[in-house]
Amino acid sequence: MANLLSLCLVFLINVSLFVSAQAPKRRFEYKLSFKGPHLVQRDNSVPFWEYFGDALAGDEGIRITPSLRSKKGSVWSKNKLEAKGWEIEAGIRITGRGRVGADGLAIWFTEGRASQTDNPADLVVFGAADRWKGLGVFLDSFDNDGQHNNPYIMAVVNDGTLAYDHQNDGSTQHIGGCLRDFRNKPFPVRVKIEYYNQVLTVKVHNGLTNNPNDFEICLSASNVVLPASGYIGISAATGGLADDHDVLYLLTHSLHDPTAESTQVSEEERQKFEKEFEQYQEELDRAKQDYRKEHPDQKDEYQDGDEQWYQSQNDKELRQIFDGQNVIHVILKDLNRKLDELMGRQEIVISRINSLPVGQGQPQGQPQQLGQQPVAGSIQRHEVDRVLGNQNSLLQQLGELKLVIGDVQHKINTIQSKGTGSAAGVSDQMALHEIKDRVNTVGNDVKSLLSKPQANLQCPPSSSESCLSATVFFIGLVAQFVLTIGYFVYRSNKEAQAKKFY
Ligand SMILES: [Ca+2]
Ligand SMILES: [Ca+2]
Repeated sequence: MANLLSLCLVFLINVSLFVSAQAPKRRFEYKLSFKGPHLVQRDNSVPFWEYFGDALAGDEGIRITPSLRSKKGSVWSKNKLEAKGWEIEAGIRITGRGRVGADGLAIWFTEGRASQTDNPADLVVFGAADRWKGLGVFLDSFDNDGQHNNPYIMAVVNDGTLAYDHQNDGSTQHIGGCLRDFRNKPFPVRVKIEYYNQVLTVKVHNGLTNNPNDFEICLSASNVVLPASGYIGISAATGGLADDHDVLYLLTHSLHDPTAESTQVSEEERQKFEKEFEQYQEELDRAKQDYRKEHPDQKDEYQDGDEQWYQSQNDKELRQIFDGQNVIHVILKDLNRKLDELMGRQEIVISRINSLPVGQGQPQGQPQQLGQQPVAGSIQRHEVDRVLGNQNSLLQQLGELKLVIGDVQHKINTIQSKGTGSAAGVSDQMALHEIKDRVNTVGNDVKSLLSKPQANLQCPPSSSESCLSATVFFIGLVAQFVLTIGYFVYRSNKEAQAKKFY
C-alpha cells in the first residue's frame, strides 16, 4: 500500500514537472516585434527595425522584395534578443503570377546582422550574408536541384563556418524541413519558430484559413545550440523568376522557465524597462506631434492618442457609436438651454402683466400691446385740459364779438331811422344798406359758429395754424367795425354841419 502511494506521488510530481516544462512563461518583446497597420512613421522608418536593399516598409507591412528580377532585401531588429528560450511568429505573404516563383525568404536569429555597407553580391542566402552564426529558417520557393521538392520549408543552423549549398537547396545541411506550398494563399502564411530547452520547433499555418490556431508542425529538432543572444531578421531574394515577398507582422516572445526564480524580474530590471518604455513613449509622442504638424488636415484622425493607431474594426465601430452619442448629447444640451431661455422670457412677460394697474385689465392674449399703449400713443390728461381751455376761451371771445356786433347793429338802425326823415343823399343811403348787409352777414356767420360748437371741438390741438388764421380773421373783423363806426361818426358830424348850412 505504501509502495502504491509513493508511486502515485512520484507520478504526480513527474506530471507537474512535465506540465511546467511544457508551459514556459511568455513575455512579449515589443522591441523585437512589428505589426501593421500604421507600421511606418513619418520618416518611413519602422520603430526598432531597420531595412536594407530593396526592402520597403508600407503601412500594412514590409515588402522585402518586389516581384522584379534579381532583387534582394532584408529587415533587421536594432536590438538583440537575449533569452535562452524564445518564440518568433511571422505572418508572410509570398505571391507571384507564375506557377513557379523565386527565390525565397529566410527568417534569421543570428549574432550578426546586415549593414548598409554590405555588398549585394555577398548576400547570397535569400538576400542575406552567408556563413552566419545562428539559425536560418528558409522558405525556398525555387527547386534548384530539380528534386521536385519545392516550395520547401527548412531550418539550417550555422556556426559561421558553413557555406550554404544553394545549388542543392541545402538538402544536406538542414536539420529538418517540410514540403509546403506557401505561395499565393488567401490568408497570410504563418511561421512559428520556437526555441526552448535546446529544442527547435517550426510550425506552419498554411494560409488557407484565417484561424490563428491552425498550425501544423513542420519540423522539430533537439539538442540545437544557438547563440545566447541574436538579432532577428527577415530577408528575401528574387532571381530569374520573381515573387512579392511581404511580411505583415513579426511577433517575438521570450520564454522563461516558470519554476525558476531567475525569471522574477528584479527591481533594477523593472526600473530599466520602465525607463525604456517611457523613452519609447516620448519618442512616439514626438513623432505623432510632428506628424500632426505636417498633416493638419488629418488632425482629427490621430488626436485621441495611441488607441487610434492600433484600433481594430470593432474599436472603430464602437468609437463611431460613441461619437454619435456625444453629438446627440451636445444637441440635447443645446435644446435644454434654449428651453430654459424661453421659460425665463415667459416668466418676465407674466411678471410684467401682473405689475400692470388693476383698472387696465386686459385679455391675456394681447398683454404686450396693451402694456405698451399708455407709453406710446395715449393722450395725457393735461393735453385734454389744454384743448378744453382753448375751446372755452374761443367761445368767450365769440360771445364778446356777438355783443359788439349787436351794439353796432343797434347804432346803425338808430342812424338809419334818423336819416330817413331828413334830406340825406341817395348815395349815403346805399352805402348804409351795403354796410348793414355786410354786418348782417357777419352776424349770421358768428351765430352759425356759436350754434355749432362741435365743429370747434374737432379742431386738433396740434394744427395751431388753422386756429390762428381764424383769430386773424376776427381781428380783421373788429378793425373793420372800428373803421365803420369811425365812418358813421364822421358822417353824422358832416350831416349836422350841413343842417347848420341849410
Ligand atoms: Ca532553392
Ligand atoms: Ca529542391
